[in-house]
Amino acid sequence: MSDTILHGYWRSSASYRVRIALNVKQVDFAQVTHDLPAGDQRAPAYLAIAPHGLVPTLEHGGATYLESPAIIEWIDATWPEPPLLPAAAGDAAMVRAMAALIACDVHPLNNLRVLTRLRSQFDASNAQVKDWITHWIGEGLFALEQLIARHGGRFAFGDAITLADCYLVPQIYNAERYGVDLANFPRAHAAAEAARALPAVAAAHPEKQPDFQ
Ligand SMILES: N[C@@H](CCC(=O)N[C@@H](CS)C(=O)NCC(=O)O)C(=O)O
Repeated sequence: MSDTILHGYWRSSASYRVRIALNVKQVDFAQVTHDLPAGDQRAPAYLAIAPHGLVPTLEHGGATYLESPAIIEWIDATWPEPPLLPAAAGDAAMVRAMAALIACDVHPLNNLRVLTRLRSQFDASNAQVKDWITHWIGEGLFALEQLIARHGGRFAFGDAITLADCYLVPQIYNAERYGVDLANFPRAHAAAEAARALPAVAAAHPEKQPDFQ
């Protein structure tokens, strides 16, 4: 087995981010998959390496890395080419801001455990949960659209793929999954399409993963 092991799930957007980063860097990795709807992420064997009970986790050379933002920055530092952050500090801050807008302001609100809690504590219906999900995706994409208008090029930031695209592509996948009208976010959609056209990014697609059902 490869020295680099990604614990993930085909539909997990945080895992999808890491798969994109690994593929862009052409890192050979193996996958251990955990069925999230079945609750495998809370199995004692997995909690022993990932106490937060979430995917992704990356194992490499005897070390374990948690949290996709930390994992992706570690990947970028370990395999520098091609860089996922621009050289200028101000540009890198904007790329990180785009990523954080998705990772901190949208994704946690729509995570499986949050949606499960909406149903169990507040008796939310499927329609209400879908409304919740699409609301937060819409808020995030609205803000991102303005940032891409200012800083985007072929991709979310400029003309080279960056860390921002690692986050944008899975978020657009989720938007499509829940029927968000991407005509309202043409720049974000176009940037994601440009990234998805790259073979390395295409190979990270959920439906290309070994546990895709
Ligand atoms: N901040 C974490 C979030 C990880 C996360 O929320 N993972 C989701 C899948 S995308 C998960 O494992 N959900 C399982 C659950 O909610 O029980 C990261 O970026 O790695």
